Amino acid sequence: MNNIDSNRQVNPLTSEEFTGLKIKPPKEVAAGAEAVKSALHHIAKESGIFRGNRILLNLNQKKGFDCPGCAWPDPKVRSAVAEYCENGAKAVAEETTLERVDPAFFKKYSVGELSQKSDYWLGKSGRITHPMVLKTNSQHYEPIAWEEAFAMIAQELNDLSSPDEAVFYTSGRTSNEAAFMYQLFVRQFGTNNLPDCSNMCHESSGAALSETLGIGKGSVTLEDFNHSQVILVIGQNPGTNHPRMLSALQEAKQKGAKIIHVNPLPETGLQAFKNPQKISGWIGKADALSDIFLQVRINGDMALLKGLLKLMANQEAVNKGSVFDREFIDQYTEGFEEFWADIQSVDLEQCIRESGIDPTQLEEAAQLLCNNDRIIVCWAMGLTQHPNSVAMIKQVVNLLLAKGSIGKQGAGTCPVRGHSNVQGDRTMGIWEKPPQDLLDQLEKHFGFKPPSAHGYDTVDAIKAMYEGKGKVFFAMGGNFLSATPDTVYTAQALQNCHLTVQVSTKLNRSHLVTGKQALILPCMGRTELDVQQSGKQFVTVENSMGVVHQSRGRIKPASPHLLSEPAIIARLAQATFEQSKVDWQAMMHDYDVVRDHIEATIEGFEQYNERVRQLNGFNLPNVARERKFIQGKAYFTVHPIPKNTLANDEFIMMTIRSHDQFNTTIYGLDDRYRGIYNERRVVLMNQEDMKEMGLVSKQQVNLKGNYEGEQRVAPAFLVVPFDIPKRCIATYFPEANVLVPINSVAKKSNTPTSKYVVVSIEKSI
Ligand SMILES: Nc1nc2c(c(=O)[nH]1)N[C@H]1C(S)=C(S)[C@@H](COP(=O)(O)OP(=O)(O)OC[C@H]3O[C@@H](n4cnc5c(=O)[nH]c(N)nc54)[C@H](O)[C@@H]3O)O[C@H]1N2
Ligand SMILES: Nc1nc2c(c(=O)[nH]1)N[C@H]1C(S)=C(S)[C@@H](COP(=O)(O)OP(=O)(O)OC[C@H]3O[C@@H](n4cnc5c(=O)[nH]c(N)nc54)[C@H](O)[C@@H]3O)O[C@H]1N2
Ligand code: SF4
Ligand SMILES: [Mo]
Repeated sequence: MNNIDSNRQVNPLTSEEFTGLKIKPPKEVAAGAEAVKSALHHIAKESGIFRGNRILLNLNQKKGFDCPGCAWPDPKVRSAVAEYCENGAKAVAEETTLERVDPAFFKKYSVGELSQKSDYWLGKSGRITHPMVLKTNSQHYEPIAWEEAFAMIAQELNDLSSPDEAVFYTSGRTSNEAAFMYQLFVRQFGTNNLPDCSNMCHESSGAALSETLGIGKGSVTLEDFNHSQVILVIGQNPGTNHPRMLSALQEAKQKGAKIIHVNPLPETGLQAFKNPQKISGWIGKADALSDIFLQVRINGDMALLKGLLKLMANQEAVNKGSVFDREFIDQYTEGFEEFWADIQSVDLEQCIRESGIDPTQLEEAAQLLCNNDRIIVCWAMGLTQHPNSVAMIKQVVNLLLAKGSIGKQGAGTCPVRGHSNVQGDRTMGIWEKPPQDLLDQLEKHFGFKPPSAHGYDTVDAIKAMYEGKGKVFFAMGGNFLSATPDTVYTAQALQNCHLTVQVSTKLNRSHLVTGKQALILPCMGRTELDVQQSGKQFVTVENSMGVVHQSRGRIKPASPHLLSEPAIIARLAQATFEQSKVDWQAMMHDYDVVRDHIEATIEGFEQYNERVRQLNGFNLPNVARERKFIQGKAYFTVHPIPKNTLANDEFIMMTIRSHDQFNTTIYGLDDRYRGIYNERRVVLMNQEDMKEMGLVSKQQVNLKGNYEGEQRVAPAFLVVPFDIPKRCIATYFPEANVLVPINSVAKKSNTPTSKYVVVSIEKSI
């Protein structure tokens, strides 16, 4: 089964060499002048001072390009000079770097040599300039003409015994236009094997929300923050990952909202904030953001939420309707009785024990929730990447339903999305489980029958390739090898393929750990001017709150040999299909044509071309926001508190992001807010745990996984004493992905449990 090219000797893991750890006290305040300094440093270093600053002037402006960073929405009123954050600037710097990875670079380094470098080094080497091929048994990539590359992929695809032997991955930076064309190509080819980064990200939110509220997206708008009374931020680190959310929280607070922060770590951004876009943020005092910080144990959220609900239900029982919104519950929901009975049976002592929360703090938070009914709950990966994530998010929905906090101004669900267009990609049909509606519309409009059998998601795709059932792997962006769990297993899966293809901007480890043959197809990024036969093009994206708007690249592409993502898909389709009912050429020449097809096949895009040309774009319909629940009802559900029992030497590990990375792209080696500098191979530990184990600060340890008797080891991590609950530890993603077992997934969403990995720690020297 394994046809690995044994002589390539590639290393699937990033370098284990230490880079020089320095530890300082964590920062007490996020952003402020220091964030501006850091942003300017990155842009000047990568993109040149003047060029870089000119580029930044277009970032998130109404006629500029959408930030390639996260999916946090833009406000309606934009700052004329700086409508972005430190990490947006870093993302732009990364894309607009002046460094280049050209054919001479690949001639100099074999893939084996490159794979010995760190992820940081690989990313910093620059933008890829030419399509490149790695031939069977070859050690070096070499240039290939675009036509030849497309012919090679087409041949491999057409030689498969079934279209289901091909896997088509998407990362969430892909525009609506490219995503729509991509899923159309894949379905015309005959499969629904469309795994995407969402499977590792907010899939649990999608599953929980669609089963309870009838829509897999959040219900709030940015405006709702200004009308909210209580905002819960659970399992999210916005100071690093959605920095402009801090401005929204600050404004909400100024208008009277209270903020409850639930996290195993006292994340700096949620403690205090200085808005760098305001003068007061440079010279004034910092605004404290959280009113209550609940330092929950990893995966203690179910116990915490049930404890809160129990305390609320106790008051409700004394005076019916004083805490819960009975009118809303009667009119719009089902399942309240079972929910009520379940909450009655909650053992408060157990909740306190399992969550690790102090009873007075629990009371205080419960009181806020009792007294207010305009409640927003925001969450991200701290809730979605656990074995019981779907249940956990449904419990969040229970809280909001009980309070009538859905479909009301200042209230609702706010799953904060990661990649800038991950939500749009799903709306466009990047989904291994396509809804029948979409398939019917595609059939009606394009005149071919799309496959209806569900395809592979990310985890199933890895297993299929490992078992030899997936033979061609095609990635529209991303870094599949390093982003997915169980790196050594996934490496084997990719190496089992006949052909792996990466459409990319920058070099990463997925270009080095490949199938027998591999292709790199270099594409333009968000910031770049895209000119096709009909003239200058723009693309569209959907942010975390369902607003669809334009993004217009402005700068000269990094190389004249780059193609846009839509052009790559159209030309691949032309090479693959001898005859096609779909006019691929017309879409490539003019993206308005793509948008017309989207309008014809996907709900909510009426007059797409016209409406998206309005300055602020438009909102997609949202049944939860409008209280137009499917069959008129939203659903309460019942969920147990998980049993998180650990053996004497075991810890629960969460794998998180540092302040200097965007997923697998490493911007730098610091995690400024947490006070960790110049090192990524660190493990954050409670000081009492360290003492019990006889460990000291900066001691070198190995981390060992023992999932269902399978051994996994991540060697060489340095201990950092940190304010984290006992028996909980944190490491960075992707260094620790090797420990995330392929079979450890969330029930229903099949999301790898990247925040819940049971490991033991052993001294290595
Ligand atoms: N600069 C930057 N921005 C990014 C990204 C990036 O890498 N860099 N990535 C983008 C993407 S794709 C995504 S999905 C988002 C991710 O955004 P986040 O979800 O904020 O990212 P993580 O670092 O994974 O952090 C998860 C947070 O959850 C907490 N947590 C972990 N386990 C638990 C738990 O059991 N309970 C609770 N309550 N909290 C827990 C962690 O301490 C941490 O604060 O950010 C997006 N934006
Ligand atoms: N252990 C652990 N694992 C995780 C997570 C975690 O918290 N812990 N988080 C998960 C999450 S939330 C996510 S979303 C995934 C992320 O998984 P991915 O989306 O697969 O990974 P990224 O690191 O975002 O991808 C970066 C690469 O995208 C390419 N790229 C950048 N811009 C463009 C572009 O405009 N077009 C194209 N075609 N390519 C581009 C570059 O080559 C770059 O190297 O990782 C998941 N993995
Ligand atoms: S908050 Fe997100 S989208 Fe906004 S500028 Fe920062 S990284 Fe970009
Ligand atoms: Mo994500």
